[in-house]
Amino acid sequence: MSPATLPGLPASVQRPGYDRDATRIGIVHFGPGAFHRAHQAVYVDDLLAHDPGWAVCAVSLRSPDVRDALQPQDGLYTLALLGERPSLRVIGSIREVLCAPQQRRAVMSRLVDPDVRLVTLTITEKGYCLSADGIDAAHPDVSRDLVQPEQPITAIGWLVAGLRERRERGLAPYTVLSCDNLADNGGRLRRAVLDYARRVDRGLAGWIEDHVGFPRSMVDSITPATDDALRAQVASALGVEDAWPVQREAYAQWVVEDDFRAGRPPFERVGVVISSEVEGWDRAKLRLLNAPHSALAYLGLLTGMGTVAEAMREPVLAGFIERIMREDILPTLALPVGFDPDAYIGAVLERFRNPAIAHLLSQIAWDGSQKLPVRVLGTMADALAQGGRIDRLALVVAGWLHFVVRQARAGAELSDPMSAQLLRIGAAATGDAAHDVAGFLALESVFGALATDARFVAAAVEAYAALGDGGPAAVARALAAAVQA
Ligand code: CS2
Repeated sequence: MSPATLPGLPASVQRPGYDRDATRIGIVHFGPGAFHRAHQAVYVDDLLAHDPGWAVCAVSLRSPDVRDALQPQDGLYTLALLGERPSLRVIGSIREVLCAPQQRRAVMSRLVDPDVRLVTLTITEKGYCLSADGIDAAHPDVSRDLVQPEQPITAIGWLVAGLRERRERGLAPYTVLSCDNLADNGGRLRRAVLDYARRVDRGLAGWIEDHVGFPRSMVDSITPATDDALRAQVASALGVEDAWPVQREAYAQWVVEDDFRAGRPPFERVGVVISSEVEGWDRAKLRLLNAPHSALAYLGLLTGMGTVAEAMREPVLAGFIERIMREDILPTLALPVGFDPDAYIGAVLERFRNPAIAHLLSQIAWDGSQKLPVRVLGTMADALAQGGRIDRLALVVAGWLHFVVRQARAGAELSDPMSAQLLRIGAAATGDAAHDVAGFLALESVFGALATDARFVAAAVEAYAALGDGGPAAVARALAAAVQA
């Protein structure tokens, strides 16, 4: 894949519909993983046909892999849209790819480039190093950045270093847009940036507070990780090798709050919804899509399923998630205007059933310690406050705990920033529900105040016991009972 091979691609393959050489970099993006390349970069690819000033400089914070794959292709890569009629499209919006630890100066030059007016992030929940209401200053990477703020390694360290340099040079700041699955992503990032900046330079923190916009956003598109099957399919369809194609479902949604003080790309022209109710959208999506996704992941893996579509073919799993969506989660939500809950839930179930997508449950199971609080535990806290039921949601939490215990017993890996602690607690499990659950509830950053709520503790212990030994038969039995209850 390269600019030179573009003209020879089959006619059915969509290509950049603008002159790439006439584009200018206007966005720096941290975290160019598959999600960014399948979602935001695609919207920007559409945008460049309207305004050439918003091409992307993609920056990896750790690994050089994306740069090494895409740089020889001049940033071009293939997006496979999976659906009834699958299609391929070459995306051209990424004009530069950098690896921050190896190219510090180049990253900083972009951050202070006056043409760059927007910095976006998809660094996953754990990349923010958040505490309950600011930054986790005890995180080893953050404490390192606080000692050497001009040589940052964290995303927040880079954001603040760039803003500091802009302020010193008398330049206007950039807008900072989080595109991760966090409740109130813009608000949380803003608090974390201010918290960090205050520790570095109080004057700078005040300047950020007064001048920098941190719009909230809700991002949505199911994006299974790239696998060899995709690489082979793309190579045979295009007749050229692509070092790193990405894939996603045809559906995508992006809702963004209008807080772009440095100028907003004309996003509304390419299907991005500009809304003052992002928090409502965001919460609805995290709770009605991501929570059932995590439920399928843990309970599905325990019952021997491999992919989301496979799990959805099990009536007990599909019935369980529909039940929790309609009866346990929906009542906790303040829905944004125009949000039709029936249509939304129906569409999510349909998307999960999509047979064209092999979305591995093991991929969704990653980072449970970061995902469960935003996806499930907040709903449970709200349900408790409203006097609602939490017994079925407790099965999702218990599913995660059994999954961790299973990995620990098998000596298997756990992809989670808290894996060492989790596996230690999992290995100490005895099978006694009260004992095992108590071990996990001691994880303050995950369970917070819920750990001391007697109703939550009782529901978690009961659910953990209901899942028995965590084996397929016991889990299926517990789910069947929950669907009937
Ligand atoms: C998934 C999400 O991996 C996961 O945890 O729940 O990546 C999900 O596919 C996206 O948020 C959908 O927009």
